[in-house]
Amino acid sequence: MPAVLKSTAPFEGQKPGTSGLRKKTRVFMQPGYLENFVQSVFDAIDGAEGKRFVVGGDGRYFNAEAIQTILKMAAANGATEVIVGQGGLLSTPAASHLIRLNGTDGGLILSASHNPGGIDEDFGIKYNISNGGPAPEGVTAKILARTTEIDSYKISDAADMDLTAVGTQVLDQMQVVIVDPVTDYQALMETLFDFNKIRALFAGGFRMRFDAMHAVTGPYATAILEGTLGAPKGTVVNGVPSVDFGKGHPDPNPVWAKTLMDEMFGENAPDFGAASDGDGDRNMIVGAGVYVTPSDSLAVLAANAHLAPGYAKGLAGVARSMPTSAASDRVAEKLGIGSFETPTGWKFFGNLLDAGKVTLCGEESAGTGSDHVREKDGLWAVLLWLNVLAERGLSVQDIRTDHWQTYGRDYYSRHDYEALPVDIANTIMYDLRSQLDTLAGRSVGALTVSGADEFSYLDPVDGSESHQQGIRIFFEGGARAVFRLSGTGTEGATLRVYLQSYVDGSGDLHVETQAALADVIAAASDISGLERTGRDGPDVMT
Ligand code: G16
Repeated sequence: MPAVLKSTAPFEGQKPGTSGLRKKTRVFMQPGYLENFVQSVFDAIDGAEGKRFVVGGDGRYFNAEAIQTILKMAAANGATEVIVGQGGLLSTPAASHLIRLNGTDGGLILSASHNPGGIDEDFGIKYNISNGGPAPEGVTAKILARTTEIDSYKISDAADMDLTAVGTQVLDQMQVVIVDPVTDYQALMETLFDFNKIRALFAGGFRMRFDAMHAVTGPYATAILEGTLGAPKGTVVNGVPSVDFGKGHPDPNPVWAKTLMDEMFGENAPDFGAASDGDGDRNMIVGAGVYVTPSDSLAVLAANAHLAPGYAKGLAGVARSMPTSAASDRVAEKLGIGSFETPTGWKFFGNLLDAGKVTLCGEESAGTGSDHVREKDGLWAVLLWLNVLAERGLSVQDIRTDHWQTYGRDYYSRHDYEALPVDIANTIMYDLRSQLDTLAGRSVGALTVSGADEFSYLDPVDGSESHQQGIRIFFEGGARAVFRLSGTGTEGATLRVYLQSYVDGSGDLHVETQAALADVIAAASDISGLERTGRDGPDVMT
């Protein structure tokens, strides 16, 4: 079939955010919209001619159609091979692994991550580079520039492909290799974790609930936890991916994974609970009666990772995003390894991982991962927790308490003000920015500001700089408030306020989180004038 050149209009510079381009599904369904972005990606990487890619998505509404379009465009742009998940499904970490395993030039992943799916919900696409990680800012800037000037795209007029069976097919001159989404990912997990030990844990009556939230990790979790590790049937719930995630919000936090939380805090709770998001890169960890914050989870995993075979040699270093709590820094200090503070966005970990400076990374937004792929990895975090639980023979609660007694506790919460009018959110940030030099020494309620700045990052590997990555206000005694606008929302602006305070191991470790943070919450609200949101309080607290 001949490739055809279709004319198009520039699409107004749709800036890829922290994790690719996310918009309402109907926006993506407009004629030429997805095509413009995909052609801009190919153009930004000096063409697709002779290249190989991985393509897959989280199965949300429009996933199947988008994959057909991408395959036809890859063929028309001269790609030689595309590896695609059977049925169009690939979790983000599994796609990252396939890129690395097969040495492809990159990959296109279709997902709006933890955002809801459906014709009236969200869709997204991101480009990952040959190391398997999200495109760094240099590449996304080129994509953005191209979107503003693009005037045509190439697409084959071949028929749609049938992606239901594993095997190799041909689209024009291009090979389309359809792979089982789980097989290679599971093989990687088996090299990292002691599956026999975890199998023995389940055989001994250990009970777990994994909520796949009707999203892409269902098949992965079912195959690995129930199929291979012997967890009883029913351990995985909501395990069949659906185009609208069962009309849910596939974001693994106490608000959106409430059913799991209720079970874990109810009578006869299982020993361990976990959930993952739309595309399988985020995770939530819960024990019977305990919720482990993502910041604490990263710190606990850093302190215990050596118990899993894949990390037995110890860690090179640990990285966290700036708004993540300092809990993992304390572990790194004790272990005598490097610790790094990066801007929000997994792409900032890529260089550190590639350079061998860090082994584990994590973010407060429920992302944890390691150098095994170049994305955060929800199921990986769950398996590492299982390996640690199997080795230590303690409950989640006991492991967390022991951790706090050793390192102290970083009380932590994030308050989100969602879908704000953009001008109000921008004004709040602008006003904060203009006060930065005058805040030090100011008393706000019970606290005194010790300093304030706007976070900038100098990448220690390639020297690139990133500015305006969040406003930080530090208080005497170690508390901190951070303000940042989300890069992943699709409606209005979302203001995130990250709140943190610290007590050492001999302090009061078991205060209710919001109560422990009351002074810093009040100070943050006062300094930023949060009443201008017009809300009584945050829409979501994690
Ligand atoms: C994406 C990035 C994460 C980042 C998050 C921030 O997550 O991959 O590294 O922490 O965005 O989101 P926001 O800008 O809304 O705070 P995901 O899971 O949505 O791909």
